[in-house]
Formats: sequence, structure tokens, C-alpha cells
Amino acid sequence: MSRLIIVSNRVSVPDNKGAAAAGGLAVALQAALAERGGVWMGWSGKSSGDIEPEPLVLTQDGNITYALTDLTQTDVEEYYQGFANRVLWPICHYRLDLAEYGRKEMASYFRVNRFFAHRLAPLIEPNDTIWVHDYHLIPLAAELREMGFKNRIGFFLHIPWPPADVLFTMPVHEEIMRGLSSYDLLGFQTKYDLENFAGCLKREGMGVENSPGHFSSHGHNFRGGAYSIGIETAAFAAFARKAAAHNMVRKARQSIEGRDLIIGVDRLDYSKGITQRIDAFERFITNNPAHQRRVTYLQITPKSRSEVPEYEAMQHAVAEQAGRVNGAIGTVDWVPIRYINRSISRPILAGLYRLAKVGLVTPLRDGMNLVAKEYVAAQDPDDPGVLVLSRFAGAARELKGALLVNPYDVDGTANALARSINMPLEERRERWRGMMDHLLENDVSRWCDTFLTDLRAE
Ligand code: GDG
Repeated sequence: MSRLIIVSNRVSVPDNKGAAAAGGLAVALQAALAERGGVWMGWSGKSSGDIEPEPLVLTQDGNITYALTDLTQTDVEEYYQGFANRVLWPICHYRLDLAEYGRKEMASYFRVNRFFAHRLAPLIEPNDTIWVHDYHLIPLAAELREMGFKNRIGFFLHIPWPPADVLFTMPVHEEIMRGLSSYDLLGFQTKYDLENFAGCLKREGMGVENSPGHFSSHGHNFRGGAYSIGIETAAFAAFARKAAAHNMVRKARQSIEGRDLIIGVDRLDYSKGITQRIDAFERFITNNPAHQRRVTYLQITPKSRSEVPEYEAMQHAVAEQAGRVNGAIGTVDWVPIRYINRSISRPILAGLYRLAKVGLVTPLRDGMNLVAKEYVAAQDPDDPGVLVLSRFAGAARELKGALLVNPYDVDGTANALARSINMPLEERRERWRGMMDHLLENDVSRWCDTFLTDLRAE
């Protein structure tokens, strides 16, 4: 079996906290690397200021080499915070209004990809399979091809891919499409994303789809497919079972005092629909006064990308909104929304999901949304909760037992909340069983193996 090289913007170097601390994706990629031997390369997350970064820092762990590089401060600001997070992220999430396109940022994006390619090159052996992850690194394969590398190179996009009319608002869309066309296999989260990609290619005659999933563009033949990412379902279910005994989870149970718990868990990001969700919760209570004082909505929202202005503004907006709603509908003995603005440990998170009668997952647009899958995996099979899920999350294509909502429709989401809180046990069990069976079968290891098998196939 050939070695595997994984390249992603950030790298999960294992620490002594082990798998319990790592997310399912990191665990699966580490397992794939351990099986085949190889390298995981990416940014250290650190800035070298205004001097050229030191050579790669290599850490050996068994047969896996972790290779990290710093970036200059200018590149952190222009490549990462700038082009990746203020152009590609909003455009791929259909937020043209938030895309801040600038030439400096665009130049830095391509420059950093070239820099990554040059740093990676000495580590590549002729038979290595290379797997590049996510929107930060789209041009990497084109850079490696230019340097003469003939290895099989695959790409997986964790976020949605937009339709042509949205993508083409970005002045460098053609370079981005050329970048994608340099891979051997492109993986998207859902077939809708793949269809959007095919549409972008065809719209201005940049390429053709010769047969379903087989493309020619920019002088290269390649394949594309939908590979819906999963979680470590069985391991996560086991965490959740054990977590009931955890002190913090016991305290949480006591503090809700027999009320029904609704849980939301999201990085603080405008794609996640948090403000619309708080509105829907408020509407649910005002439309259903019988539930007043009988439910608690726990929203866990660790800060993310705080250096980007839109995210900083959102931190204030959500905190203010939660405070306003608590002020408007709370009573002296009831705080309707508990809003936590920091990260909590993974095992405790699993325990909280299990305590919750409703998992409220309502992104405005999301590649997949692993929280939805984790919520399902964490449930007690005898008394499972209900997943209320946005139709605009990739996970909606798979989780047929969820109550699907349109997150822009506040009344619709409020009604789904009422329906889920009142759902009979029999129906809850039936909906949950189908989703859990699907998640057990389609876990993250299977996703990883399927993608790599397809990448290696000629
Ligand atoms: C991108 C795409 C795609 C959240 N809060 C805490 C915490 N989390 C963990 C969750 C989950 C992960 O973060 C979030 O994953 P999502 O999939 O929901 O969203 P993104 O971060 O936007 O991920 C997305 C994903 O990539 C994978 O391809 O599904 O569409 O946007 O695992 O549990 N974990 C801990 N404490 C928290 O407070 N420990």
C-alpha cells in the first residue's frame, strides 16, 4: 500500500489527551495515516512575524510524520483571515454581502499555496498518494503539477460549493476552477455541491462532464463525487453513555430541574443561523405559553475567527440577543436561554447531547454539520431525543428521521420545536433508529476508506 500524505490548513498533532479530546475527523485521518504510513503537513497556527518562517518542524509519531510550518504575519492576515475566511468562506456559504475581495489577499492566497507546495516537495515520494483538505488549499495540486509531480492527488471540500452565479462574483473564479481541475479526484459533501461544481465548469465552457462524475477541463481529466463525511459513531455513543456519570453532566441535569432541554452547539459563525434560531425559540415560547418555565435552551458557542470583523460583531450581537430574549420572556425563577461562549470538553458535550430532548441544528448553509450527527449518536436508544435540522445542512440529505426546517422561517422552526417537545416516545424511537443505523454504517472511517479507494482507482 502506498504512503499517504495529508495536507490541511491546520494539523491535529496528537497530544497526551488522546482520542477523547480529538474530533472524529482527526481520529479518522490519523488512523488512515497509521495504516499506510505517511505525512500530515500544514500550518502550525503560529506567525513568524515579518521574517521568513523557519524550516518545517517535523515530529515523528510511529510511522506518521507531522510537518508544520509557521506563516508570516502578512500571510496570516491576507491568506488565512483575508482570502480564505473573508472571500471563499462567505462565497461558498452564499453570503456575497460579506465577501471582501482584495487583490493583496488574493495574491497571498496563491503565494501561500506555492509556499506550501515548495515546503512539501522534499517529503513526497513517487508512489505517495496525496490528499488535500478544504478551501484554504485549492491551488495546491496545480502548484505541485507545475513542479512536475505525477502523484495521485485528491481534494475534499468540507464546505458547500455554490452555483455558478454565486461563484462568478469572485473575480478569480477561473483560477480557482483551474486549481480544482488539477486534482485526480474531487470530493464534495453532497451531490448538490457536485452538481453546482459541474454547473460552474460548464457555464463558461471551462470544461465538460464526459459522463456522470468524469470531467475534462484545463487539459486534465479528473473525477468528482459526493462523499458525505461521518463521525466516529460507535465511539461517540460510548462517550455519551459514560458521560452520564460525569460530575459536570450530573450538575447540568440537576440545574435544569426536570425541564426539557433544547441544545444548540455551533462555532460562532454567521453560517450557523444562531440569531434566527434564538428568534425561533422566543417565538416557540410566545406561541406556546404552556411551555413557559418548562424548557431550557442551552446554546454552546465557542468563539471562532475573532480576528475577522464579522465574527467579532457577531459575538456582541448574539450575546445581546440572548440577553434581550431572557429579559423579555424569563421569569424570576426561570432563565430560558443559557448561552455559553467557550468550548467545553468533548466527553461532556456528548453527555449534554444525551440529556437534551431536542437537538436544534439550524444552519443557513452548512457543508455537512457534524453536530447533527453527534446529537443522534449520543441519544439513549430507549428514550431518544428529536433532531430539528435545517434543510440547508448537508446532513439533511442523510438524516431522514429529523424534523427538517427552513431556518429563515422563524414560525416554521418554532412549530417544529413544539412538535419535537411533544413527540410521543414511539415516534421518537422510530425516527432515531433509522438515523442511528445509517450513521453506524456510514461512519468517518468508511468515508475515509471510500475516498482513498476511489482516489487510488485509475
Ligand atoms: C466544517 C464545515 C462540516 C463545537 N463546539 C464545541 C465542539 N464543537 C465541535 C462539534 C463538531 C465540530 O466542532 C463542528 O463541526 P461542524 O460540522 O458542525 O461544523 P464546522 O466547524 O463548521 O466544520 C461543516 C465539517 O467541516 C466537517 O467536514 O461538517 O459543514 O463547516 O465536531 O462537536 N467540540 C468541543 N467543545 C465545544 O464547545 N469539544
